[in-house]
Amino acid sequence: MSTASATRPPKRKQRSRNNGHDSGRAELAQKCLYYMSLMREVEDRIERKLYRQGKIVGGVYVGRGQEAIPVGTALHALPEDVMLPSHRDMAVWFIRGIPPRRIFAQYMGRVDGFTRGRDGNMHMGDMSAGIVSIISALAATVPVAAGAAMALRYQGKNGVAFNYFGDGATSRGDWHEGVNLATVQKLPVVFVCNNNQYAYSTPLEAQMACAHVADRGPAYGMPAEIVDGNDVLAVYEATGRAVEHARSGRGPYMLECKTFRMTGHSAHDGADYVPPSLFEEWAKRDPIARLEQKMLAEHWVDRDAIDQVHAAIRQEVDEAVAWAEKSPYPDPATLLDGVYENE
Ligand SMILES: Cc1ncc(C[n+]2csc(CCOP(=O)(O)OP(=O)(O)O)c2C)c(N)n1
Ligand SMILES: [Mg+2]
Repeated sequence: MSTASATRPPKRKQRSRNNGHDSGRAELAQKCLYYMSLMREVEDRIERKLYRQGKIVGGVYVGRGQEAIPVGTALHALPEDVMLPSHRDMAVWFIRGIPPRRIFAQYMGRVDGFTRGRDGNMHMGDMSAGIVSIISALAATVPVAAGAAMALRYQGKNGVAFNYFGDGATSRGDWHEGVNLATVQKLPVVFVCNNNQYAYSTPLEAQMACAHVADRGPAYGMPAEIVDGNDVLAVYEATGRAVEHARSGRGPYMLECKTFRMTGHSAHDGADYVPPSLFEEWAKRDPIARLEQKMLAEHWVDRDAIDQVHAAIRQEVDEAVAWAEKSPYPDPATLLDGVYENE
């Protein structure tokens, strides 16, 4: 099966009545709406349909409610940049041009997945798209991000490594070693913390004593900014500052994006340890609904245009699932392919 054809937001007519700057913002908002909504739809299919149908045997971890973070950050990435997404940053893949059908094939263990059917969840990477594979051990990507940034520098490229992790990961030893290396070497890394207030069932105050993850930045001589992680345009603006800093040779920069995990830790976790009032409170700050309200208030789009975006995404996802379901399981005879002795 062919795996070409990148995922791209559809072009829409601008309804802005304002100047060029505003039409630029309208266009950015439309891109953000597309990628955030695509991420939510793809993850909903995975978590609420395919997993429950028994078509996914691996673990399922989604970023519902956190979509503004991968979208607002990754839209700044250039082709030479290296991305190290966490398990809640699906939109990074789409922004790098990976079509949803390959993600579905991966989750369903088919040959067209990134691991060619060797794995049934998000342990995936694609170096042709500049995406380093997710490493299950928390914070293990942080020293890898420092290494990737060092490699970019040795190669004379002006690339930046975008390294994503959760709040819990920042209490692991690897995180501190990796950040220290990045700062002392002034490496071009943008560290993106998606602080969703929980690490599995552990609330933030039970896993670290400082008030903010950003408080950890100055201890390493690294600027760190707190961002409203449910406001995609705020994330985008802050990332602009972070990328400018890192790309201009001044070293790493951290964004602490405050958000909330609107699910259990994974599809098998009902999150009954999370007070229901927290879900209710954070539901009011849903990043997609918030962006839509902003777009309507600014007259960048009307409700009809928003409905069309969602309808087109549902169709795109229907087709992607159908494609992935037709992709075969790997031939058992290829079981040892990719094992060192074989290559
Ligand atoms: C070193 C290590 N310890 C424990 C785990 C099991 N584990 C996987 S995700 C997770 C919670 C992660 O919390 P956080 O870093 O806040 O990310 P989130 O899942 O909230 O996005 C845990 C404990 C692991 N993968 N690696
Ligand atoms: Mg967390």
